Amino acid sequence: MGFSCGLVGLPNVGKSTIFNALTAAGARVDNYPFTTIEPNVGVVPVPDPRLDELHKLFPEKKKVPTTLQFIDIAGLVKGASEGQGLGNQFLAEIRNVDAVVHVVRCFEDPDVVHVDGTIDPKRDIEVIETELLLKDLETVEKRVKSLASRVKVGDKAAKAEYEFFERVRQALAQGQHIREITIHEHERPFLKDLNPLTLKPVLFVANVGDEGENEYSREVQRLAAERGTIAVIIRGRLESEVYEAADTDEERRAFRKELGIEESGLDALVRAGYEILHLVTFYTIDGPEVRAWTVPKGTHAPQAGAKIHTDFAERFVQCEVARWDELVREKSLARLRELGHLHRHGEKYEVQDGDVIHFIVA
Ligand SMILES: Nc1nc2c(ncn2[C@@H]2O[C@H](COP(=O)(O)OP(=O)(O)O)[C@@H](O)[C@H]2O)c(=O)[nH]1
Ligand SMILES: [Mg+2]
Repeated sequence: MGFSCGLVGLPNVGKSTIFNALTAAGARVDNYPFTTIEPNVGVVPVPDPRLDELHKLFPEKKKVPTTLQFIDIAGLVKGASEGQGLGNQFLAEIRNVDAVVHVVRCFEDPDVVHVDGTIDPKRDIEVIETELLLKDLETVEKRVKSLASRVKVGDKAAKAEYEFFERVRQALAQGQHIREITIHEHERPFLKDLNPLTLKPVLFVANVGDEGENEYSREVQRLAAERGTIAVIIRGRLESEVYEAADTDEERRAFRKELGIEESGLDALVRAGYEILHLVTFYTIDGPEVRAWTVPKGTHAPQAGAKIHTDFAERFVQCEVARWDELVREKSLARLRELGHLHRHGEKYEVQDGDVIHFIVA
């Protein structure tokens, strides 16, 4: 499994439209808030030219791309953290995703109701951020309370955790997101089971009308930059129409070219996602498949192997690594071995983007 992205935003900003464009999975699109009662989940293959090149060397094998999971989470509204508009249910869904894709309405259309009447990216973004923050504050306050009573009865083990969460509580109360707080290595485990919403990496999507980029989308880009992240501009409705009007990727590409869309929304989002989430792709060519895998940067070889088989981590002995572009150039592992370009590494090896890895297990 690749990583999962939850689409969040106010009602009627175009989340389901974008979900459609991304997954062509046929989520219901309607001019009606709360159409998306059940979360829609779509798994999409990650477009990857490097995998295509590698596959050309082994045409008899099956090409298996890595995947991205999108979850179309229904509209959050003001007061969601207090249960408004099915709020709690949606906030719980956000807890389970790896990253938040915050969709912002950047198109004018009098026929599509905006919950607050006007188009205003800054206000809209702040409404959503406030709800996520208030939910975290509530969760953290509960934790502080229970830790405080443990400290009171002399539980020494609880003290460091109490101090940490009290610091987090104060920061949240001042409007700071957890991802902006300095967290020391020994404090990381405290957050593990809490899974706070404002710790998750965020990417913005400016959903623009058929004409493309506009003053609103530029504002979203500015606001994203202020937050240390990026905004991807997607013509959601137009792109979902492209999906419906064409049957093959070939046709879609031609169609997009005609419309002047240089990069599909999915390609743009995947690129941004990998960057913001610090993800890397490695490849395996063993057995009947040429396959791409996604892991966070800094993952050690045994843990990368565990993606393939859960017991690879324990059985790991060594791995043999080639670079994808060298393999494409020299055409075989045997040739790379002759050249001395096939490297053996142990369990401390950090997987690099573009590695072709053969795992040697006991
Ligand atoms: N005019 C216009 N309408 C759009 C655009 N994107 C989405 N819509 C419409 O906005 C309405 C709400 O979209 P939807 O994707 O259901 O929003 P959600 O509530 O955020 O999931 C639908 O009627 C869409 O067709 C756009 O770029 N331009
Ligand atoms: Mg929807």
